[in-house]
Amino acid sequence: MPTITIGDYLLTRLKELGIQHIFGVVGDYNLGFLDQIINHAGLEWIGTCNELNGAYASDGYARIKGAGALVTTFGVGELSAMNGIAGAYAESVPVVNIVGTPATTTQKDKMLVHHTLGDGQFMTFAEMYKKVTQTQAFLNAENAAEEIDRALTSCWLYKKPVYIALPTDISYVSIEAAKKPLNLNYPASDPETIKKFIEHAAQIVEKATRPIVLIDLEAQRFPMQSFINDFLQRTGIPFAAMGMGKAIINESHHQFIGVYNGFSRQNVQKYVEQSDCVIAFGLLLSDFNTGGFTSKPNADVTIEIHGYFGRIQQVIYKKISFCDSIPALTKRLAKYQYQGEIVHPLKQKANTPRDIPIRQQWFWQQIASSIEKNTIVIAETGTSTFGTLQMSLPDEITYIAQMLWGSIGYTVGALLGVCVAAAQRPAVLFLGDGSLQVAAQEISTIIRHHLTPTLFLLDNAGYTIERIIHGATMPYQDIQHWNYTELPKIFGNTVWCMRVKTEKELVNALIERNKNKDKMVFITIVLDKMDIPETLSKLGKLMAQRNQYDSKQR
Ligand SMILES: Cc1ncc(C[n+]2csc(CCOP(=O)(O)OP(=O)(O)O)c2C)c(N)n1
Ligand SMILES: [Mg+2]
Repeated sequence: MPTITIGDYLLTRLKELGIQHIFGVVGDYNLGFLDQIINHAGLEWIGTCNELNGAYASDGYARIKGAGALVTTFGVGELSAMNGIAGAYAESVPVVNIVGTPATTTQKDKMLVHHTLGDGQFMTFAEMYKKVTQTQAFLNAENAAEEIDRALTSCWLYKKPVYIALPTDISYVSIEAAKKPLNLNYPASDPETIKKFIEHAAQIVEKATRPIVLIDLEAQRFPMQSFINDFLQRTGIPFAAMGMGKAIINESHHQFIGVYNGFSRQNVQKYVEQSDCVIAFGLLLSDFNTGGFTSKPNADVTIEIHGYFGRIQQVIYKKISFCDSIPALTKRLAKYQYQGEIVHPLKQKANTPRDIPIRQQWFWQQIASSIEKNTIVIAETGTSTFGTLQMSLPDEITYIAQMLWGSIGYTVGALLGVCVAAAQRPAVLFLGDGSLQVAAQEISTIIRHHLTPTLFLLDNAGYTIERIIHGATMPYQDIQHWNYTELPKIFGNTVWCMRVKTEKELVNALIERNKNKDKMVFITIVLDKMDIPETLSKLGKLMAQRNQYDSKQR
């Protein structure tokens, strides 16, 4: 009977999820396991400056590779990571969160050891993680193989983070090696339910005169793209993308009409809201994703297809998998063909640059034309998210914005993760000065691994998006102005930095950037502190109303 250590068993299974890199921070409760990572063929350790950034990096990595992994130490490490893991939970990102815990004997004897609250309790932090992970596994010599398989399968199928506690004295215990690979097949659909669902859906589509397809977040998390492409091709129905579904299907597609939220171009908004049949893939009607609840697809005519369920006119069809439901609907509509007109979004063009200060409206239009095919575009919470939503993007883009969880600083860690996951793809990050100040250290790890993304830093003297919502000139919106152009250089030499104030300077910087493609590029854009992209002006007012700071609004 072939045997394997528990640590190596876990690592072998992680590789089955497509994981080749593991992020995290060292601690004495995980050192033994880290040795196993270093010695395990086909896996690389990527140490991060702190656990929060490590969690963000494993989230970014998972969005590209399909799964990610993080290793932290008990208590201090795992709690630092919690914001990042909660974000992965909210946004359905499969991250395996492995925590090195004190030895089983230490726990059994309730010893007063470091990184505890000094109360002899060892489950406190795992209890906290129950709310932000799909499942938790506590490994011991007897249950390790079964529990590892259960947790990793759950992570993969539900597209949510899972928690694995690995005591120090367990990593090197030998167990029987796995006889077969993990079963990662998506669950089979209930045949009766899927039949009813498809019939119900097809009847609505066939009667409709103005059908529209909406693409959203889950269409990326569950690999729906090729099924959706077949559906679009077969039916000819036009489609719009929600913010979190941006660029999942190429924006050059001849059936694409634009990004839909309440602030989108009038024709997109009208088309969706007057539609008599909305076929929505992976819909998530959250506040930012709907432009402050201004997107209002008509629920009475909406057919929702999610990972494992469908919904039509508020009837929920459980136990139907996307990989069955989308092809079945495509097949059922074999004779259907959309005949109506399709209004394409306007193509944005680069303008002739002038010798005047850069404004956001000009910036987003200009910069869109510099983005190459196949780029990973990341936008930080703040004005950057709303600016990027206005951009038309070329084909084969992965667009990442944490629009539901919205934790500032996320994108610096996520950038590390995506660059490690796909070093051969161009990566571009747009982030604000306030957000950079949360997570700037991780630029160091990007430089350390010779990764070559481009960062556009929006230097607008503080928290502009918050100024738009409330207290525009209040001191809490200001931040210390750093020397951003010099900052990355303290982490290493292989970075090219530039600061631009005018349109002409930016265009020149973009030309210069092309000569420095072997380095990380860091371009600081100086902007006015009250300048915002068009999409944001209406949203700020809506947010202020919803928060009801002002008693008169109640
Ligand atoms: C961890 C965390 N803390 C606080 C906030 C609240 N918040 C949302 S946006 C924002 C300001 C972002 O400022 P900046 O990155 O400079 O972007 P700008 O809007 O100026 O472009 C803050 C503080 C948050 N979303 N996440
Ligand atoms: Mg700012």
